[in-house]
Amino acid sequence: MTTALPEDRLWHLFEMMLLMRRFEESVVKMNVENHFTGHYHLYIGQEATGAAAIAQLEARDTITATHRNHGHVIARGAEPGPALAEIMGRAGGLSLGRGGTIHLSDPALGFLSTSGVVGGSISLGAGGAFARKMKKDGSVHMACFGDSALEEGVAYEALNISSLWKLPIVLLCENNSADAWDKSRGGYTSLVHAANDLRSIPGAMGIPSIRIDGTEVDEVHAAVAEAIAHCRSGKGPMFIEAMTRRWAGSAPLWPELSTGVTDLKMATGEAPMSGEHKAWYEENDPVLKLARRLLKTSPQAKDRMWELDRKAIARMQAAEKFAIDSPMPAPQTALEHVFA
Ligand SMILES: Cc1ncc(C[n+]2csc(CCOP(=O)(O)OP(=O)(O)O)c2C)c(N)n1
Ligand SMILES: [Mg+2]
Repeated sequence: MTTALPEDRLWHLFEMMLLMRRFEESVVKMNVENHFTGHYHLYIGQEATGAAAIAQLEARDTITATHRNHGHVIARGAEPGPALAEIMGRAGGLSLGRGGTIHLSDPALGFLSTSGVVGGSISLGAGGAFARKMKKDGSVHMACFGDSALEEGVAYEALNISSLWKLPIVLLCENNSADAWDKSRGGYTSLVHAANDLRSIPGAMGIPSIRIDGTEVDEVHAAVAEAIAHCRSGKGPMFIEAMTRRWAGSAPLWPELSTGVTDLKMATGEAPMSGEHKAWYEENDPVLKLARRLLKTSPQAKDRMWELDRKAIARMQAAEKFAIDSPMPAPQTALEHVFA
């Protein structure tokens, strides 16, 4: 049985999860309003994992992520304006508009890179963890990746070397394949693997692992705290499999805000949880789940929650304005910042 986190910690995580959610609602809005085109991936439904995991990293630690990276970058503390501008390909973006959604990162915050190549976060992460080990300061690297990363050959090499060299790497596998099989509604599973338990893969290489409910902040917090302590003490990698259900909006190949703009009144009971996504609102939306829990803590909780939401929405309004006002990179700068 996992110990419940203290209330102030829960509020802190809730504030971050809400910002992550409002951020992605803005991404969809910017896309629908044609401020940018192209494909992108939403982290909606997985916020509890990213928020509770990344909150435990220190400034000296580093992180890599995947194509589904918006939540991680925000959780690490990136400014929403430049992050949104980057997704929109604008010059004011974190990477001056050169990376876009797939390569969203913030190296100044130790967010080394994100890889659009499935499995890339594990191999880049092994490199990041090797650098941490060379520093000899107890710092760690966290590699966030999806379940299907374990189909990729590079994952096996990176897990092997991480184990052999006892690299301080927290391997955070976000398994969102549950409920992803409903092909009649355009769904698809991201994982096709001969192993019926993903934990057996790191297990075969001597890497300890734990499976948790990725929508429960206490479980994520406890597992990540254990993994970070394991890494900092020089014992090598640890693997966490955080289970979430695939959010309906990510089932079609092109993301849709199918569950609507998040209405916190669904947590207070002032708005009904009904329709096609009733079960998701009730059981799988980590933001509503934590909101319901916090509302029970005191009579003042509702006011506090609404204040946090106003703050998150205002921050995103400013971020939208920043991104829209930011120009596209000038064509004559195309060859600047080019490595080779
Ligand atoms: C090496 C490689 N093969 C295929 C793809 C195409 N692709 C993009 S996302 C994706 C599925 C990723 O699933 P998972 O890693 O579980 O992440 P999720 O999208 O489910 O969060 C695939 C196959 C790719 N980007 N890279
Ligand atoms: Mg997946």
